[in-house]
Order: sequence, then C-alpha cells, then structure tokens
Amino acid sequence: EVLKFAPVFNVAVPFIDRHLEEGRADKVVIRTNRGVEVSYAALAENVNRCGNALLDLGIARGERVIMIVKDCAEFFYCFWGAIKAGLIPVPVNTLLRAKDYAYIIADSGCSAVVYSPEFAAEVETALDQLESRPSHCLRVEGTGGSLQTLIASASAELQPAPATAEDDCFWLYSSGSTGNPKGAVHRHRDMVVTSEFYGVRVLGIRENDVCFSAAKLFFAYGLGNGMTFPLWVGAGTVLYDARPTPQTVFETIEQFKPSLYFGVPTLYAAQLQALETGSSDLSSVRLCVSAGEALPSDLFKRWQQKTGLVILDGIGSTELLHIFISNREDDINPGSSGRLVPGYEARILDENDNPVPQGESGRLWIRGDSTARCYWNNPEKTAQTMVDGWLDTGDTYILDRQGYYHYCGRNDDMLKVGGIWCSPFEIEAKLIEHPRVLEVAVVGRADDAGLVKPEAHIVLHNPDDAGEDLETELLAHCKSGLAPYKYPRWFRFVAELPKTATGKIQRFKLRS
Ligand code: 3UK
Repeated sequence: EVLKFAPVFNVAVPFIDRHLEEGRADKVVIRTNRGVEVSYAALAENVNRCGNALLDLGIARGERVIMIVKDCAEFFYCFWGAIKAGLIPVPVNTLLRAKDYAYIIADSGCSAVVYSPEFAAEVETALDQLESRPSHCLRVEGTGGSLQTLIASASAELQPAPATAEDDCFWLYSSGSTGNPKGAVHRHRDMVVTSEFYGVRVLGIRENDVCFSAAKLFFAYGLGNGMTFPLWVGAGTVLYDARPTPQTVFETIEQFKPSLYFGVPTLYAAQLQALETGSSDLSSVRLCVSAGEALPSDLFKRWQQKTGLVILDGIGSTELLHIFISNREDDINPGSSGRLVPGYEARILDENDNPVPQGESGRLWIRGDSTARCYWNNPEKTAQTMVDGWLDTGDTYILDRQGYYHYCGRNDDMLKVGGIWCSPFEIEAKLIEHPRVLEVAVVGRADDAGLVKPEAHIVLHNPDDAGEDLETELLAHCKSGLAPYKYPRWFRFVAELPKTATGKIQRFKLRS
C-alpha cells in the first residue's frame, strides 16, 4: 500500500497549518512540566516566526540546523520552522559528550547549532575543538541573541518553501559500531507514512488522545510518539524536559493524564520495581508502548498484572523512522515483536541472501516508504545497508507460522542499553586509556529483568591492582568521557581474553 502526495508538498503544511483550517486554533497541543501551554494557533505562529528567524540569519535552502534541544515547545518551533523554510533540522541526542558533538557538527557541515543552555558545557567545548565553527551557534533561551529572542522579533508570516514528498526534509543521527554516528537522511513524506501506518492504523491514535513519551524527541521513537503522531491527528502531547525516572514518569502521568504512554523496557522494569513499594494512578492511559529493545514477556505479564494495562512491543529504527513490526491491542503475542505494520514488507535472508525456510532465523530486511534516502556523506555504508529500496536492519529474526516475528539478536556487536545504541568498541577505547588497563573486551550481559547491559572483561598490567577501588576508579573514568548510559555495569578482571589463532577476541565466549 502506498500513500499519494501532491506534486508540491511541504510536510509542515499538513502537520502544522492544516489544524487552523480544521478548527483547532484554540486547542492546546503542547503542555510541559514547566507549566507552558501552546495552542495550535500559537504553534503555527511560532513555527513561522522561528522559520523566519533562521532565514533572517542567512541560512539558505537545504542547509542543516543542528538541534541539541531538550523536550520543550521550542523544539517544535525550530524543527517545523526549519522544514517550512526549506532548511534541514537535525535533532541530536542531548546525552552525548563534546567529542560526539564535534564529530556530528563537522560531519553534517551545518550552518547553525541551536542548543538548550543545559547542554552548554559539552556543546561549547565541542565548538572550541572544531577547526571551523558553524556560522551560527545559539542558545534556545537566555538574553542576547537566543533563539527565543529572535523568534519574538521575527515576522509571523511565512510561506512554505516549495518541496516535493521525495525531497530531503530532516536528518537523524544513529550510532555506528565504530562509535561514529551516521546521519540518516529523511524525506518530506516519511513522517506522513509513519503517522498514518503505525500511528493511525496500529495505535488507532485519534484527536482526543494525549501522548506522553518518556523517550525524548531527539530519538526517532520519541519524535513520532511525542510530536508527529499527535500533530498528524490534531491530538495533544505532554513534554517533560528532564531525565525520566519511575517517580517523575508516574507524577507526569498523574498530573497530565495522557491516554498513550511510550516507554522503553528498562524504564518499565524500573517502574514495576517502584510499584512494589508505592502506587500510581494510571487510569488515564488506554495503551502503553515499548520499543528500542526487545520487551521480555515476563515484563509484559508483570506490568499487565500490576496495572491492568497491555504494553505493545514494536521494533523500529532510525533508518525506517518508526515502528515497522508491532503487536496490536487486539493481537498481542508477548515476547514477540508482533506482525508487520501495514505499508511495510519484510524478508528474512540467509548468508547467501536467499530467503530462509519458514520458522528459521535469518537477517531481517524491510521495505517501506519511510526509509531514509541515504546516510549523509557515507556512500559505502549506504550501499551496504540500502539495496533496491530494501533496508538491512542488522537484526536476526524468525517468522513463525502465525505471522509473528521473533527477535533473536543483532548481527553486529552493537548493544541496546535502555533502548539506546551503545558501541562496545567505544567503551573499550575509553577503558584502554586508563594506565592500569592492558586489554579489554566489552560484551552485553542480561540483567535480572532480561535486559542487556555492558560488561567489561579486563586484563590488567598488574593483576594485583584488581579490586573494588580500581572498579570505582574505572567507573568514574568511563562516566567522565562517555554518554551517561554507556558505562559498564559489571567489571570482570581476568588473566587473559579468549582469542582466535589470528588474535581476534572471541566475544561469543565472553557472552556465554
Ligand atoms: C533494536 C529492537 C527488539 C533493533 C526505534 C522505535 O530503536 C529505535 O531505533 P534505533 O535506530 O535502533 C534500531 C534497533 O534497535 N530494536 C528497536 N526496537 C526493538 N529490538 N525489539 C524491539 N521492540 O536492533 C533495531 O534494529 O535506535 C524504535 C521507533 C523508532 C526507532 N528509531
């Protein structure tokens, strides 16, 4: 099934401007934990103002605007203002470190970097490291040329830049196994495809829904949950601008009464633990969603027992923009990823690229109209991953006789930790910097809830250094230079690492 688009199509029109014609001008679309409320009319006006503010800086058609922005109303203004003005917004993970930002800013060749003051230390360190700074680096809030002050003084009238559904629209960076992120280039049509096929047809999202995504807007998952799906149907969204904990998530749900709640398995596990000793009123929620990593069936069952709510597990990716295989409210197979979402096709292939027999495992390829056009600046990776409209997910899957897809793991060494990519090589590179460390291998290990976390196997220069003091020191060392979710949860000091005759570390031996 394919969606049809008008020959001239700027996606900001159906997502933002359409609501004024459909009588939603006064409806509140955004509520935030800071007490901000934004109507559809104010949203459309601020999108225009922000688009004009960016154009007034001299940023031209097709140029990139890097956004290191917390979940707040300005995220919407900047993202949609850029798109409406024909610029390319690039939301970036706000948990990264200076080194990561320096890489992404240079790789994107962006004209502007917009950042929330909360992230100033890492972002400004990155800017100082660059050979050439982007022309415009501005904070979202604050005095003296912040995005907010520019928005306030820019014109409220903006004509959408003419585009087609196939034109580049926005990018999202996804981590690679080397630690260097890759920019997935998405087109104008992609958000329409995910909203219509997953949002409307799988979730059944409608105008009276209120969404709350614990996953932030800078993830493709959060971007759909907390922004595009509600905007597509004229619904509402709740934004929470700090780190989600079981406590703050429960408080937010009680205060704002969302009908759709989007989390990741690690958070559901932590929430269940919190419910052992406390309680929470989740009566506003009609459906819970999980993605980012596999939801163990035990977590599904315990959540249902405790809250009476089902969690719909679905697999999505940055490259496909959102979920392409999913469980449904009336069709749940706990422990599986569910069935194909309409609009997507799947193939499971063996090492020779032949389809595997029914019931056997192989590499999952997906085709659908929300697939990224390419990775920016990376023709080799694009050619490997995107072939004849098909996308190599990098995941191993089994399709059973009933049409359910079962996740069996990754084909590379990449880990999902709390639903976020984590490269074992990046953690190893950090640990090896430490003077007492001779060799290290990081692998994924499942915790008590069945969720994978990094485990470091370490050979020391002097085995006598092993002990709790050194663990504490290595932990602090990792936390100082890596994104906060990337530290090893376990340290194992070993005499040697298992290796092949040619000296390659045998990670599978460490995993078992
Ligand atoms: C893994 C899952 C098993 C899988 C994402 C929803 O996670 C998202 O995007 P990323 O690019 O990672 C993609 C990879 O993550 N994965 C995601 N969900 C599941 N594995 N069960 C799941 N339910 O390895 C996949 O290839 O960070 C999730 C919507 C949009 C997204 N971008």
